Amino acid sequence: MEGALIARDRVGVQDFVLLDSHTSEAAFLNNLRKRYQENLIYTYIGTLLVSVNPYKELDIYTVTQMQLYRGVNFFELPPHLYAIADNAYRVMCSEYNNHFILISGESGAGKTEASKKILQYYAVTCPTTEQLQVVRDRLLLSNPVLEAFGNAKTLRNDNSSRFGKYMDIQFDFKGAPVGGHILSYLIEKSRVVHQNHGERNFHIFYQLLEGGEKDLLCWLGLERNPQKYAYLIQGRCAKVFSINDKNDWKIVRKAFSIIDFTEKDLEVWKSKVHPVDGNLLLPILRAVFVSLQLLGVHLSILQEALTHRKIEARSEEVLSPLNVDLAFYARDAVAKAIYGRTFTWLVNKINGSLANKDSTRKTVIGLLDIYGFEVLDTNSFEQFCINYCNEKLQQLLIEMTLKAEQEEYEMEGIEWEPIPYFNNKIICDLVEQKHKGIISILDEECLRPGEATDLSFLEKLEEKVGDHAHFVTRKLADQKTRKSIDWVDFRLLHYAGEVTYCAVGFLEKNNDLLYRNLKEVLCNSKNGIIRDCFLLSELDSRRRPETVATQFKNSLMSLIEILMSKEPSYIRCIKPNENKEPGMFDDCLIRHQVKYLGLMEHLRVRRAGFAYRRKYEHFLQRYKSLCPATWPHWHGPAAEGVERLIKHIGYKPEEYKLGRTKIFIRFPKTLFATEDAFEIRKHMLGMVPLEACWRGV
Ligand code: AOV
Ligand code: MG
Repeated sequence: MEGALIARDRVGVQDFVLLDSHTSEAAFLNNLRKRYQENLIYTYIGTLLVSVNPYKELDIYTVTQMQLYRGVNFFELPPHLYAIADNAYRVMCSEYNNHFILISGESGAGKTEASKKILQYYAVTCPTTEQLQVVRDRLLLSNPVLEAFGNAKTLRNDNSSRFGKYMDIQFDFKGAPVGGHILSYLIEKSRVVHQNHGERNFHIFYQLLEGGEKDLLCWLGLERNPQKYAYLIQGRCAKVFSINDKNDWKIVRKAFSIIDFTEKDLEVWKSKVHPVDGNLLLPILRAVFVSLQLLGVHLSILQEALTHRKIEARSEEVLSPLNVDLAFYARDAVAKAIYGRTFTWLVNKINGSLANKDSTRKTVIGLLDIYGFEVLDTNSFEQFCINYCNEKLQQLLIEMTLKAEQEEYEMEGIEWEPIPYFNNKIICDLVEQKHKGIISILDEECLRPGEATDLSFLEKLEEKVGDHAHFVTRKLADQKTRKSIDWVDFRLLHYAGEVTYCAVGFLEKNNDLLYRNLKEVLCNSKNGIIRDCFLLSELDSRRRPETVATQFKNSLMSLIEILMSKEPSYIRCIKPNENKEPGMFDDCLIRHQVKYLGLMEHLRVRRAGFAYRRKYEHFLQRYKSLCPATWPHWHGPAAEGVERLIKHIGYKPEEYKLGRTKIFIRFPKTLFATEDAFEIRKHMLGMVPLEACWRGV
């Protein structure tokens, strides 16, 4: 017994609801730190998993570990991603319903790693047939492909997801993975033409240059040295210590063949890299030639499109020459458009290869891995969208956890005391409300071409949302906050902290327009993929396309709907330090995340009234040896057995409540006492040596 207590002290408790004394932030952090120092990166709050990025390889993701968690009750083993994955899977199989696992946390906290490990878990532990091996491989290999094209080195994370990803894994009635579907969200295509200092373009470019076969590079007219390409070296870090581009290229190539890509499809590389020496205003330079071949368009047409703009004046089309800046703008716009659309094409292609054509009913487990909350030195439209997305997910989590808790008490007939918490709906509304929200205001400004500017957008914001508690601009800064704020900036007080956005470029990025004559060129390309991406029908359409922010808002709304219809599981990832360093537990940084992730509230809600609850059957199964009436067998209803059991061990009426299907235990100490008694009893019975699997190690 002593051993168990000492172990508990050294490694903390594996479920925060079992923290002895009180639910203070200090106790919470203390427990997290203790465990982190012992390489125990996972801790539960009830059924929610908190994960702290170890920044080093741990020996906890082996096949043996996977097998250990397979089919085992949630709380019987130390906390792990696999327990979350297995629980969702088992419930799906037994109740035949759909699930999702939401993985959230800021940039670099470990979301993508978690989602990959869960996918691997299913790939290894689910039943499969030889026929289904292909599906399994495709599911797994979709990751390196999408990461190559959609991830990049940022200051926060060497492998930062620059797009949002929701992946459904489909299972048949036997629980075998039989297909999948991926939804992607807003890829950060501005990165194609611009990278901040210390950041890179998307991985694929460096992989291609470093690992690409000689013939392929020759065919593409590329040189191996990234320094030759302005688009690749703005961040001045083409080579990254933690990344092996050459090796990653090999993986991507292999993945391509398994995901059903043909050599013809590999034309996807074409046309993406713009060489430095290509001065677009001078014709017949190598760069233009190469682009021409790859894009499959005629020289004079492309040249004209990149240097002129077609303007319609009195039913006549007039060509007006572009100045240097505008020509560069046009070039960048083409590069971004091609990248953004080929990325979507790529996702569709992968979906084609993951599609299960059989029409029998399937259940799904959805994995959501989206870009995390981001605060940079300069935050632009992209950060605005990313952080808005994180607000939405936080909102979903708040609604679903509190709702679920309330429903559980209600269903079990237990009285419920609401707990105060910060509801970030107010910030979601500030961003997305029809007519009144920031996106609507931005869209309105985008409808006034020639008149509206980023500054007029700022003024409109001041006028319409200036008095909102979560909004600040320079004009309002003195009243609301002392921190200085630049005249082109506005600041939002997000659930995760303050972020100052620079309004410059908001209108242009939201409009995301491609000059019509450039679009014409692409729609008429001889390259099949480019043609697939730029449909001719687009040219005829007079309808104004939806703005980027509105499209994003709508896609998030439908994502939330998809998620709301499924059973949730949550993993909240925490970033332990800003230096990507193993073993370093930065108290201040972690306290901030614990706060904004709402973990304390979650814990309080979980403990409000009852720290612990368990199905009668499970409770009885574990502790039946403590009561002569239930040991070794109890043949009556489980609820009755539990009643006999707790009477025998002396639970006081205020310590517990009996619900319809579960026992609810109010204080952790009651449970500890029961657990300790169980340890002694086990020892006496010579069942197994003392072990602390249930709450320690
Ligand atoms: P993110 O997905 O949350 O950030 P990642 O999952 O890419 O973060 O994790 C960042 C880095 O942390 C990884 O590249 C690994 O080096 C390390 N890491 C994370 N989890 C683990 C783990 N369980 N074990 C070992 N190392 C780990 V972003 O995509 O930037 O929001 O947009
Ligand atoms: Mg990620």
